[in-house]
Amino acid sequence: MKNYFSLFIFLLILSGCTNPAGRTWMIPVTIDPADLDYSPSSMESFEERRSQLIDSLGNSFVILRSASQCSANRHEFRPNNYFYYLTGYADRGSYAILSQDPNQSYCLSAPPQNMRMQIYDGKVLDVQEIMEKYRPDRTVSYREVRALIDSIVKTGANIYMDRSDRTFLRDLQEMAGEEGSTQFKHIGKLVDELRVIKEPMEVEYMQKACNITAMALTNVMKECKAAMYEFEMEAVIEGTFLEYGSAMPGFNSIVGSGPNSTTLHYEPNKRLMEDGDLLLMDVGAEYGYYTADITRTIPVNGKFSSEQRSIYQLVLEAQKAAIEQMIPDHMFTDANDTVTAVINRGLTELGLITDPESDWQVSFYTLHGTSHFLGMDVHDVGRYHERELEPGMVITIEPGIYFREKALEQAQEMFKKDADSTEIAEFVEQIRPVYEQYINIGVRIEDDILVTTGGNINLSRYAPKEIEDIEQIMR
Ligand SMILES: [Mn+2]
Repeated sequence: MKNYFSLFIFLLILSGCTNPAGRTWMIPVTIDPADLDYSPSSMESFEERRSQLIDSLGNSFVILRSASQCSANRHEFRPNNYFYYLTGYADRGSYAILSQDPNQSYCLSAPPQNMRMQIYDGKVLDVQEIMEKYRPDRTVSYREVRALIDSIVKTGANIYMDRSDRTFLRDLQEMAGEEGSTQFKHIGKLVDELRVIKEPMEVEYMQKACNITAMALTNVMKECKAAMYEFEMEAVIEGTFLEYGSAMPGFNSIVGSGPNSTTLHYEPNKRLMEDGDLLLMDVGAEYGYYTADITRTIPVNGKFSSEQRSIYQLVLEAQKAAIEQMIPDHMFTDANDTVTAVINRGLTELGLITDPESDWQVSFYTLHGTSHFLGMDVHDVGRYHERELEPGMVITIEPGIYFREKALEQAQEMFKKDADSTEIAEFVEQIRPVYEQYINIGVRIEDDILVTTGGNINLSRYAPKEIEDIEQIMR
């Protein structure tokens, strides 16, 4: 009996999920306590990554530290991505050393055990606990690890480390001394290509990050109205993140209304929203150190104007066409080409492009590329260009069209390399009367796409993006 009941609930959830055009917006955002803390079952993945890395090491060493910057009370601690990717361990003040030395191919250091720190900051794992939980070949104390690193650096062997951690790099260079022959290479050379292809565990975290973000955006659709501030919407978004176990956003939330919707990386989020504005939100919850990156654009008063609607439909059409291209053997750049073609055609029909053959006229409106890898970093590591898509890649598709107030007067300066001044002047004069109807409309729609063997899965599918759905939720 109980089984049938859970099947019934499951089907109920499924129907809510697969038919988002219906009344219910059921977004699966349950908290799994195992995600929020150490889980022994995930240790195998980290072990597998280390063994792949160690195979390619030769005589070199890898030295990483868990903290990449001193946050001075301004932010919560978050481990260095390379350190975490290879260890699964997230305490402040720890070091990992990897090598082909059979006796200590994986050495982890315990964080400082000083009593005052433990009283202030809480207990950290000791050497014994680290051995049991994270299974290194050897664990050394914080005191010992400096001497160990020093001795490795002094051997003159090549060291792979995170070169973006400038403080640590300087530190190691000092240990090596002026005469030292040690080369400090970037760990990304060995690890980035592993990070590009996501394992099931990583996809699971990214799916949850996307679901939490979809919930946050849906909550804004319910709360948003004129005469509220952008930061109130930001509070709804980040409050929802926290509510579902996302400790922090994966990047600064962009919440821009009216003219701010046309500023790509607008972050102050402090304008009073007006009736008739669009609100563009480019946000992402981080979950298990993986981030979502979703953009939705909504009308502040709950109803798209006809100008807003025509631009929105065009961006949506371009976005859907690009997502269809995100399948194995297609090129990474196919998304951008598709978006450009669709937007070019649409804007020409609206009288906003005078020469469909010109490349610069489309970029006058689109301003940025369509895609990047997504993962532990919002602009995740990996090579993009001349690259075929493979199962396990997660890629954002984020076309946009922006009508900036100053764009017409800036056109000459912006495109002087692409066209001569008469051509630009003619374009500006011809489109001006139409352009003026669209000023302060900025629309971007962004989803996170997992490439699979048979095609792709839209990880951010629960965030509403059809006009009817958005208007219905905002009613
Ligand atoms: Mn993005």
